[in-house]
Amino acid sequence: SPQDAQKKAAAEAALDFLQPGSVVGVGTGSTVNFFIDALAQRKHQFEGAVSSSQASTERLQAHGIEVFDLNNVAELPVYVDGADEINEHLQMVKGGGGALTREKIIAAVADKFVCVVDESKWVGRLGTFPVPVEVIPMARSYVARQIVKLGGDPEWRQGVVTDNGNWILDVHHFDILNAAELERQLNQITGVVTNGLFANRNADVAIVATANGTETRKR
Ligand code: DER
Repeated sequence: SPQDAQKKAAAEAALDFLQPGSVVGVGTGSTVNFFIDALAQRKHQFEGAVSSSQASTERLQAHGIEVFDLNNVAELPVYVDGADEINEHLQMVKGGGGALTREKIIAAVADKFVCVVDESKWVGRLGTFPVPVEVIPMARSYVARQIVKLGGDPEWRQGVVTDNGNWILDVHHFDILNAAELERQLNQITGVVTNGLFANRNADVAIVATANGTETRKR
């Protein structure tokens, strides 16, 4: 599909950010899957990877790419990941694929976060896509009540257990005026593990695929 072609183009453009001899941080989702497949052809340009999900780990290993434990990686120059939404400040909503916690951890460690998206993800305002919130299972109802007080409409992503054994609430209809502030408020709710607002640590570069090719946008 045209969207897949855009995802593939954005993913392949991210190869330019690889640093020979370094470990590359790898996110999760269909756009990143194109990046993983492209990495397989450039094994000489990096040492190995750290991964944000079991799904990405398995795809990397299927290509014979070594996957390291993040605790054993001192330096992470680049992290490549997709997003569900990204704005002009390169703030994102992520977590559609359920991997938000490990994605956010690797993003925290990485020097440069390169976000690869098709143009449908580029938005003027965050929050049309429901904001995923990973919660400790026993706290689900309490967290949902607190989210309602913040103006959100939480929906339990039933049947989904994250790689960390937690549950996810997808929060609809947040009126996001200040994404960085709302991210901090969500983090304060006891029982919240991670929320899908990547606003305080945003991307450093966005590679946006359009019908006319890919654009590299910085904040
Ligand atoms: O779950 C995530 O954060 C993924 O990066 C997701 O937001 C992007 O998935 P896609 O590349 O399949 O659209």
